[in-house]
Amino acid sequence: MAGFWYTEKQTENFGITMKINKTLHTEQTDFQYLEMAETAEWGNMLFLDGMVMTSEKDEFVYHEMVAHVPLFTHPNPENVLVVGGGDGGVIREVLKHPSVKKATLVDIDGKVIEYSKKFLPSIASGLEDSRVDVIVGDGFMHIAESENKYDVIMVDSTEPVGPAVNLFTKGFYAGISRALKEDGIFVAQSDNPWFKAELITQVQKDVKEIFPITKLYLANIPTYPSGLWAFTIGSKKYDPTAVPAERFHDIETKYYTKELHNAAFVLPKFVKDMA
Ligand code: AG3
Repeated sequence: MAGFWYTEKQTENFGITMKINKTLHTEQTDFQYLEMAETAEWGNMLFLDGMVMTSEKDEFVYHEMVAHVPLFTHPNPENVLVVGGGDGGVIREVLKHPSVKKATLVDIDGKVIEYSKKFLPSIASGLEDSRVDVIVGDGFMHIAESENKYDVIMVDSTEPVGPAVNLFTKGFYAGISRALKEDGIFVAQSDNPWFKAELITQVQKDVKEIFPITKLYLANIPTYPSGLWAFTIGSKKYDPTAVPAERFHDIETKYYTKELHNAAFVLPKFVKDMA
């Protein structure tokens, strides 16, 4: 039979359904159930534990918004860490910043890296760059062992189930603060305000207790639950909502612009109430 419909159940009562042309790979890794599929609407897509992680067609929104918001907020980001993000999309965007001398990626699951290189080559392209150090390991431990080291840390995790539960704890944010330099900044994907209001509220509260500047911003990601995605920034010094105009420089993007950077922090009232 050619093609079938697949549903990610985003809540107990709601899901997103898409046509799969063909399954490219499935595997239970040491950490999660990995599926790679060719979809009819979104190009090749990566699923982990039945949840959409990224698609060739809309990945640019998430990856640009994770990378460029903190990188343009920091005046001179040189040493960058990505926790998770084994598909390489965030790294590809990080490398567009000429100030970046070194980017380290720590993903717990080497299989995500391997199969992203194979089936999502346009996303994984940056992983071979000479400025990039790819480590297959535990991001929580890597953070715990790093001190005063990074200018920017980006947490590109899965949802807070399975291997990523530790990455949504206050202890992790405290570790991030220690791993950052004295003017460092971090961003973490924070799920969606429609179905995960409590999570967003909790993360905001925890990060606020550790970072003097804590902000929430949004982007439109059609293949993720509710299509409205939230990101949390914790910053020691630089305010992402007050970036001097001259700090922005031209890079090639499809979603991010300097106007969008500022607009992303303007929140609908029900989301503002979570921050
Ligand atoms: N990481 C966050 C994806 C969360 C999507 N959740 C879901 N489908 N229920 C994406 C990794 C991209 N580099």
